[in-house]
Amino acid sequence: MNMNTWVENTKRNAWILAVGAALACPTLRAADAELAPMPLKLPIPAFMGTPTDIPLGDHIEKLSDKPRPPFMAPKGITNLAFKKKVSSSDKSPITGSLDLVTDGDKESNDNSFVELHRKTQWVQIDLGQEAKIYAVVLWHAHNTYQVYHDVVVQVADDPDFTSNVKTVYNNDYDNSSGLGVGTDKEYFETYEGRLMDAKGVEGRYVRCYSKGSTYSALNRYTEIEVWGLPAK
Ligand SMILES: [Ca+2]
Ligand SMILES: [Ca+2]
Repeated sequence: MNMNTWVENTKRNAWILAVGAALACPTLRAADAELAPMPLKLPIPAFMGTPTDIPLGDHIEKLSDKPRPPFMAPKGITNLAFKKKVSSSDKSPITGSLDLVTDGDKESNDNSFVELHRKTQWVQIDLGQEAKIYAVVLWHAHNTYQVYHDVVVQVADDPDFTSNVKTVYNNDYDNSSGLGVGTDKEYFETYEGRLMDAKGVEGRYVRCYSKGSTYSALNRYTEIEVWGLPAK
């Protein structure tokens, strides 16, 4: 092959690659187009500003002064947890009832949360079907500045969490709840709730653990949303 032929071949190969890339591109764009901002509705903020009396340790994420960016997720996903059955490690909550966790009210009112006893407690939602889960949004209580401890969110196929258990979030950095050391950050409760990227994990049951907060040893749950699609 002389030099000119080699140059021609190289040019032709480059052209073939360019055409190939152009043909592949619409496929990529189609995949992107199926994503849309998740239509999350936020409650009214109970307070604004920066807390002064909670020391920021290495484990606590700094409170952002900007709104959370929209979460991009597959078009058509819904809150599968809405009005679904809730169970708990605490059989007799101090105030409120477990149905408050999925009733759609996420305001910061005193009658909007269920309050569970001290130590590690959990609430669990039965989605009623296997689902592909893209986000869990969790509001403990956002009426005052506080950071909840040992926030662990798991998904499983069975209500006893023995089958196909997957951890979506774990900020129990010192393993004080015994579910394993978590590497996620502790965070301030706000009206935005905590949005956890579940990355399309599949399961029917969602369990959220906590072990009190910087404000109280008790465990409050205002609302949990589980955004996804039926798995089948
Ligand atoms: Ca609620
Ligand atoms: Ca801990």
